[in-house]
Amino acid sequence: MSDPKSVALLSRAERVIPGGVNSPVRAFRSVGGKPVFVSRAEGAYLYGADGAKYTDYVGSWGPMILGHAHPAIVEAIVSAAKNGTSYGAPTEGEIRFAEKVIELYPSIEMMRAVSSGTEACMAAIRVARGFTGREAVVKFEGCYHGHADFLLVKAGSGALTFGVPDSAGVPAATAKATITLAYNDLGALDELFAARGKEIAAVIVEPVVGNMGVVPPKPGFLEKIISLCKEHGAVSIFDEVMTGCRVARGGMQERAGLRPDLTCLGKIVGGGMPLAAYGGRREIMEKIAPLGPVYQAGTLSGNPVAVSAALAMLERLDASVYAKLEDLGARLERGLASALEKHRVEGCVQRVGSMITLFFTKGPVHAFGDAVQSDAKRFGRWHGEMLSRGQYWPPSQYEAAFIGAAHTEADIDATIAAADEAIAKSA
Ligand code: KE4
Repeated sequence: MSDPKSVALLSRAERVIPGGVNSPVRAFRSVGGKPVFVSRAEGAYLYGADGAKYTDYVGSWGPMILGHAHPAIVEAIVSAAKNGTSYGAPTEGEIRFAEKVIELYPSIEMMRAVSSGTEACMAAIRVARGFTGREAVVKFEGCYHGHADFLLVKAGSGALTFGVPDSAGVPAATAKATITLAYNDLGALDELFAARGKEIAAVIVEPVVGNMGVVPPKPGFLEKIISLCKEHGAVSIFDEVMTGCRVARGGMQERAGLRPDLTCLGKIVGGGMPLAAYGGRREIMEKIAPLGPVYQAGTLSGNPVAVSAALAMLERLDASVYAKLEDLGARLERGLASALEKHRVEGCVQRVGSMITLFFTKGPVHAFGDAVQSDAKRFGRWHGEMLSRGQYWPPSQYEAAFIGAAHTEADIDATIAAADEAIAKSA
């Protein structure tokens, strides 16, 4: 239950902003609660409107891998802002940002900065369509790639043929060009490419899913996407907006030793500011205006203040950060799993590095069909019990929680103790 001040702020917000929030998941509706309005954040902690302290496992949905208000990042923002906040003209900082991204992601030979993950995914698909001259795009159920029309699509009746809108306002004609398959279904990929390989412009995938809860790829799944795309002249796109610099400095493609044709980045790569990017093979990226016929633009793309934050972030993501995140992640995973076992509650914990989900279903969760077996109402009660114990967990069963380098073992142990009580109380 959130505090009285937040409740009052919510009713004021609801008069002027849809649902009182600027992004739906923040409204806490899928956990049946009311959101905490945050007044400030520092390190691993958020502070509510009433001053209450929470250990934060949302981390702004991923970006805060070094913790909130990191002094070096704040300093980079302040000093950059003193030189002006936006020029709409090229800067040396944008070159340094691009060079750094290319250093971390060998599959990226050329990249373009944009302002959100949605823009990165939208543009990557547009350039894949422009490069191949084809229209059909393949995505996977339970994966989220931002809110571009052609990505808010679910499998139609003829799953291997046409998609249908997954949101009001998306034209049926737009949805038809998107094919949605089940995640980790290697057979369905083979079948689709055998039937329609020459029509497919791109396959876009979360290389570790965060948007149905954490779901890792099965062995061979990512490799199959890349090889089928190569065989049929389609473009493989890793949407690493969440996994990029999260599961490794070079994202899931570093962990898996893979090279997709295009990569979308956001969240951490932008230092927690409105900065994202897409990039990949030079011959594809040279199709982008002003070089080529694929148009993409943005007033604040490569913004100098955001770029300064990003560079301050990226230069601090060294091996010791990922070693610490792996240790804390494993500790939390063990603690949550043993709490489920102790209370004999049907659930499973799935984790890759420092992104983790506690599912209230037996599991394992390999695809959306498994994820939706979860007891989301139980998760909602558990979430409320956690919140009342000062634990700020993502307000949806179908999201990833994030650990940052500012979390301590003591934070993790307190979270485990709270989770244990919350499991018992949420029966
Ligand atoms: P943005 O447009 O929200 O910056 O990025 C879209 C996006 C693209 N790809 C992946 C894999 C993503 O996870 C996201 C955005 N993630 C959600 C959380 N699941 C952002 C939180 C929100 O929508 O408020």
